[in-house]
Amino acid sequence: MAQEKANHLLTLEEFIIRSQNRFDGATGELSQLLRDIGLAAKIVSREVNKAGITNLLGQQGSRNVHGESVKKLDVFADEQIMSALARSGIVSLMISEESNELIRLESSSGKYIVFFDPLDGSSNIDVNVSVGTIFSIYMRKSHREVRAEESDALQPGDKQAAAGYVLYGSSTMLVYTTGMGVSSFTLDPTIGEFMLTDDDIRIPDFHPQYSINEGYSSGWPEGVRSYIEYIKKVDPQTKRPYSLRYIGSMVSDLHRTLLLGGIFLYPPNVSNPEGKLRLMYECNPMGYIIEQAGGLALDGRGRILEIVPESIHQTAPAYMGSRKNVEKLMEFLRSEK
Ligand code: AHM
Ligand code: MG
Repeated sequence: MAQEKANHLLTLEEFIIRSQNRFDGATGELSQLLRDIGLAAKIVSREVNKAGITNLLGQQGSRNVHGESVKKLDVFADEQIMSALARSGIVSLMISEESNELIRLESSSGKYIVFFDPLDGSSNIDVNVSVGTIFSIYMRKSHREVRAEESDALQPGDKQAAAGYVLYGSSTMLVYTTGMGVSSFTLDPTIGEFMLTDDDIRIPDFHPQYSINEGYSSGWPEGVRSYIEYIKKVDPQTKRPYSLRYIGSMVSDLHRTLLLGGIFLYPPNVSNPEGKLRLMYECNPMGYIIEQAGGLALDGRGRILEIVPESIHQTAPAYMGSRKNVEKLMEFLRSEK
């Protein structure tokens, strides 16, 4: 679909249908699922945008002036995504950051399993900073006639059928991949449609920018510490020092990294010896997108997408971004004593 954006406007729905039509034998189920997630994203976007007003109208747990009970936005987003997935009728298991246990749907014969973080970075909401929704879709391993189990869900990221995120920023964007490049859409609030913005995002090979929570440096692995020291030293030939950008909202930090290049790091630290970010609904989907755009997504040992998961909420260290930036980091990690 070469440079559709140059010629005419395409909605998310049209784009998904066109992409599906390129495959003989496609059943349309994955397309339907992506469209259902897109619809839930629009509803969450509407609520995120009026978060300040909602606060004026009542506190969490209370009733607002309309007599409606006021919910925390992450609970609201969780409910919206869950009902979109349940409505689709093709999902057997859902795993949300908000629930300890996996959630089995009535359509337990559905062929898809979906992991999601309904509102990542939600502590940023109160200060009007961008947050996001992340999703990761797998085809179940077992036959559709048997009950889907946790073992169906525990697949390495390489097996994702699709993954994406929605960024609720100065505009709302939906970015996704089904393994054939990365496409992005911007919500036009006047018509309520996600419009195609880019049908083949490529991450630059290098950019002198990094993104990490420096406050935790005392607990970092030695290799990370010496890499960060290196990128701060002045050397115009290698574009050092790099500039630092850290929002503290993974979707925003990685969206910027995807478009401009650079490196995003969430290493192990004293309080999180295996990193803080969740493998199944933060690292894998974001890593899949970064790789599909031509970048690297590593955990310090190898590709994040090759990690064989042991539990649905496990964490992993994350080093993602432009190929040359991440390769440079790896030189430091390999020489770590
Ligand atoms: P959350 O799922 O509880 O919102 O936590 C995940 C968020 C990411 O969006 C972000 O990259 C990270 O936590 C920031 O963590 P920290 O405050 O430790 O830098
Ligand atoms: Mg999260």
